[in-house]
Amino acid sequence: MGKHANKPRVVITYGTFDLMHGGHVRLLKRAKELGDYLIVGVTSDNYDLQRGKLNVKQSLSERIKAVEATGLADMVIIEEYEGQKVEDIQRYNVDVFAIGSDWKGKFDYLSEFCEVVYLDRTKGISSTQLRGVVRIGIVGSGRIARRFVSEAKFVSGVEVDWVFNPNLSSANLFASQMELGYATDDWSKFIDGVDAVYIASPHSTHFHYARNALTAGRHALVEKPMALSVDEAARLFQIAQENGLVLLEAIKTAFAPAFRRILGLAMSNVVGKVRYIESTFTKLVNQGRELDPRQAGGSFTELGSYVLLPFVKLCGESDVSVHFRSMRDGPSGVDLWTQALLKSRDCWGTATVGLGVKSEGDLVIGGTDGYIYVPAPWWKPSRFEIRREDPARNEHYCDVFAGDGLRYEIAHFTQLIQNGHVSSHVLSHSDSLSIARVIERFRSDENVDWITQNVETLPPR
Ligand code: C2G
Repeated sequence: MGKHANKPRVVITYGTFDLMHGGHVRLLKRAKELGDYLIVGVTSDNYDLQRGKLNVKQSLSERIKAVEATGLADMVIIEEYEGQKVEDIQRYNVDVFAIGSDWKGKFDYLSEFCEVVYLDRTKGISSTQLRGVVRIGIVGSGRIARRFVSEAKFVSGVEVDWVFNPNLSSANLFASQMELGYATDDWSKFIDGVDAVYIASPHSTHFHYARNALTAGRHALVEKPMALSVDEAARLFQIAQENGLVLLEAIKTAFAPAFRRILGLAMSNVVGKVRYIESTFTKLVNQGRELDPRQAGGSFTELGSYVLLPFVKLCGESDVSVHFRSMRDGPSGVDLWTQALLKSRDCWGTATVGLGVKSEGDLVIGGTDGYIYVPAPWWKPSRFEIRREDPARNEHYCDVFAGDGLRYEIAHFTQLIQNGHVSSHVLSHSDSLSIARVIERFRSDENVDWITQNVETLPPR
């Protein structure tokens, strides 16, 4: 017999355990079954802030009480900083580290100190077990939908368990890879299982799915562009308003902490009166949906929502007048580069996008007493500067932008639902309508100067 034969087998697990539900309880139960003594680390508010976990509703003491109330924990500790797990495991002589499979691979480094077990996350938790939690179902199963699932785990109070795709095999593959409980091509089953939808289908289908979701009484977070015309966008907002539902366009930058700070500073006249805004976003793409005219491809429908955002937020109080310069691909006709010249009552702007032409992706907000400079990629903002005539008066700012940044829009959307607010000042109905208006003008070929070029003649990337 080894000298540790009588030592109890110690298991440790960690989590926020906010709004404790069946998934958490099942995790704790199975963790406990892996040994004789279970230690549960509950994250402190500060640590959650640091690791980018958003929207935690309960206080640390409420969350600890909820863990204790399960009767499964032999000891509760507080997790306060990155790197603490390694110390805890050694300090408490831990044999097994257990965590949900949504973290698969992330904690393999702990196997140097103890056994690491990933327990299947619980799928299909019933709504009665999810008090206060918003169940968001995903429409579409492409790249952005994947990122949504990974980012949603950093937002407390959200469960993502359903995916809808008219192509059932795509939905099934997505659900198994992303560990969702349900994949379906049956719209009414899908709607029955969720409180809200995230629409990440091809651009030209956004309106159709958003209308169907809202009509069925579900809140909707819709990928940009929410609609391809103002009329469509206005109709969606009307249905949302009539039914008391949240309808939000998923322009991730709008919800990023640094961007909100930048707007707040600009509106507080830190650079004087804003008179000129210049924003650029280019992303070189060789093939695919973005370049397909039948899927509303092209650089302005793909990226225009981002570059229009700063102007619309800061200068869009009156109707924005607009002129475009654009370069199109000969064979397909999609725009490879477009610049919108924007004008409001007292402000000029340029909003430039490219899928076939690369340029510096920064943002300049020019005012009568200096400018705000946000370096590339400004649409994922964290560091920025206020620059003045006298460089001694320049100021540097830094804010968080965690992960892919989708968590900020997911958290905002969830909070609106949880707080019973229908519209948002962060991205208002009229902001989205202004953006839709400019995109519609471009698509209708109104005020566009064209240069035509063949995409094949572009150098290989
Ligand atoms: N969990 C689960 N099934 C669900 C939801 C959650 O099995 N449907 C698991 C998670 O995988 C995790 C635990 O419950 O193991 C706690 O989840 P959270 O409170 O969301 O905490 P989390 O952010 O996963 O914290 O240091 C903190 C840890 O790294 C994880």
